Amino acid sequence: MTRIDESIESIIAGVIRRNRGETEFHQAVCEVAETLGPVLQKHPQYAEHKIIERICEPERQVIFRVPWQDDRGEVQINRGFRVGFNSALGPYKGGLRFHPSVYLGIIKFLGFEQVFKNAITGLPIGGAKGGADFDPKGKSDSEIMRFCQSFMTELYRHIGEFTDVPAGDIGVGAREIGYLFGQYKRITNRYESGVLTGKSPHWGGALVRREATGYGAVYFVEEMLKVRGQGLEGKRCLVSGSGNVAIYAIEKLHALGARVVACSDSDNVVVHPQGIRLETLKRIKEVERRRLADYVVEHPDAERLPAGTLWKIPCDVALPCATQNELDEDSARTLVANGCVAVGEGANMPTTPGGVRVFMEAGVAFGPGKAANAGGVATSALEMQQNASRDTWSFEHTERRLHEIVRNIHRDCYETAAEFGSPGNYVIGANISGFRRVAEAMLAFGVI
Ligand code: NDP
Ligand code: 2IT
Repeated sequence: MTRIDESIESIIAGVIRRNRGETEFHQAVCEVAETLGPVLQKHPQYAEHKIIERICEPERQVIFRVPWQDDRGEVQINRGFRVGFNSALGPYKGGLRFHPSVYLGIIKFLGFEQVFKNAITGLPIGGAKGGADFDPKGKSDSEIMRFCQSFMTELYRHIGEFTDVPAGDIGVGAREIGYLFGQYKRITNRYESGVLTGKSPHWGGALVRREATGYGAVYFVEEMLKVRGQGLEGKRCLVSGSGNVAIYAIEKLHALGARVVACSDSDNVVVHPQGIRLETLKRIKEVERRRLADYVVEHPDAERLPAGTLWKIPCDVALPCATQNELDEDSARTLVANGCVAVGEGANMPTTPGGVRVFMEAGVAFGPGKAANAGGVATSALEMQQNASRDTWSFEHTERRLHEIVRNIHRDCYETAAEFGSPGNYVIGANISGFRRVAEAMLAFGVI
């Protein structure tokens, strides 16, 4: 073990000690820190100024009570979070997640990932994440509204167009952003469009933001395949999840001539060998807010399988677009054995470290979330740009910008991996490229 390896090991041990029980955060830090040896070797000033240690400590963490009343008048209490992780490159930026599994460790892992992801977009945004342990499932529209209003009644004092700009994530889409924005506007007496992104295009939201994460993940996979002289035409694909990211990944895959044969939610897998019907999926999930199981009622030629079976279905390309650690080592082995050639992470950290190892060893083109799903936050930054200039761009123009940004991210990760002796390794490319950009800004600012 070299002296640099030892010092990275000791940084990781320190993070584990200082953040007890936050296993997802430990995992995210290990995954990045373990790839930074070569960059410390090349730039000893980063170690001298303790850049990694500083990056691993969030700049600020807010935890707050979110009291609200359900439709029966009963008082409910949830816990709200906002972690401003790093603002070296711009205002804090990152989504809000409403899911019962949310606790500080999840928000910190997501905020940490966001720092590097946002850096590699090349746009001026720092990293953050927030959310609540609130379960939107089965809640009425008025309950969602009251929850969002209560959540914003505390959050408003911590955010702002130049401070911290939240957006959506699991359980938070345009409806929730609407309620959150309405309450922010009311409390602050300001029409501050740029304080939230993912807004409806009717009142300041960017066209393409809804589609951007899924489209971007597919563009990233397309770039990885191009390097190998292949394309998406005719490829059989699996997409996990059936939410915002999954739906628009499926839409773009179909537009590029691939066929998505299965998708999922936390209860079921739906297999449709002719290809998932997007009109049905969108209506069930986006309009009627029903469960995926209802899809097979409308398409008797589709089959419903139990949760956890998705990655056993043979495919050429896999896009995990649901949640963290949903694709483990065994699933990765099965995918490889079935001939899968490319994996693009639409979700954040969906592949376990063992799963990533299997893909790397098998030579699968593997696009880590930081790079592959960065199209979403990049388009949020384009929304901020439009808000700041009080302008609106067309769908075509915005999508062209998104496509160009994703191509640049791919090239940057590819070239950085090669520069550091690991050609084709997008994990190393994304981590080092994101880290270097943040590190340079932090060095310039002194010890802050
Ligand atoms: P949505 O809430 O729209 O959809 C989430 C989907 O994932 C649902 O199908 C949901 O199923 C499934 N899912 C969520 N949690 C679990 C779980 N614990 N086990 C199994 N399935 C689960 O969220 P998004 O599509 O916005 O987000 C999906 C992923 O993409 C997340 O990892 C998010 O962090 C990441 N991401 C999102 C971006 C965005 O712009 N929205 C940008 C970049 C990354 P069910 O309904 O049964 O819970
Ligand atoms: O994980 C992510 O990048 C997001 N949920 C989107 C963040 C954003 O600010 O658009």
